[in-house]
Amino acid sequence: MGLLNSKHSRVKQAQILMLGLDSSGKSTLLYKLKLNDAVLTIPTIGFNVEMLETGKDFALTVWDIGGQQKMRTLWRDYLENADGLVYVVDSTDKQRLEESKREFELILKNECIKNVPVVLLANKQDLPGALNAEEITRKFHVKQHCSDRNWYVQPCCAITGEGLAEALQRVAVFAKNFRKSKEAFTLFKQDEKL
Ligand SMILES: Nc1nc2c(ncn2[C@@H]2O[C@H](COP(=O)(O)OP(=O)(O)OP(=O)(O)O)[C@@H](O)[C@H]2O)c(=O)[nH]1
Ligand SMILES: [Mg+2]
Repeated sequence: MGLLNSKHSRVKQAQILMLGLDSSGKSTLLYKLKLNDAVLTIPTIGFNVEMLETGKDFALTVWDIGGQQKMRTLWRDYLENADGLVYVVDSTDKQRLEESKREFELILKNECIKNVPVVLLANKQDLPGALNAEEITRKFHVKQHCSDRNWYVQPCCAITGEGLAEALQRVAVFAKNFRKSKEAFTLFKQDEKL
């Protein structure tokens, strides 16, 4: 137990918030990453949280928050201290694309998440008619909305796992850099006070 604690105390952790409409595939992809298995999910009431190791000294604590309409008012309660935002889109759900985009824009406007890097996942690429990453980038106006931060749009499939490892690595690099700049800013502010 002592050994386990000392190992984990060396591991730096970043807090990652995963949002997106209900049924976009958040929980499926969280457990695919954690267990490397396609699990049968039920709609999330509240949240799931899992720690994913992305290197020998770095781990992501991923918060998967339920996306049903009644849950979305709670999203803002989780924004503070986020080192990265993963926003999941069902690339086949054209009827709710506008709704998903509106929620995305609303979150990005929140001061708590200013400059926090974003990885947008264009999920369900295995299904016919799925919009590709370029189409999602354009429809969500990602370039305009994320001009103040690092961002990336990754096509993926939470069932097969395609694209997930790339997405996880991207999130880890972004989150590491974000934490470094946050730490540097804190030191700078402390220096200013001296
Ligand atoms: N074909 C396909 N189905 C997927 C994919 N990802 C998720 N699904 C299915 O989509 C449904 C919803 O997935 P969930 O992971 O529960 O969605 P969620 O975003 O967690 O939903 P909430 O918890 O309600 O916010 C399930 O039936 C999944 O099997 C994918 O990449 N391809
Ligand atoms: Mg869920």
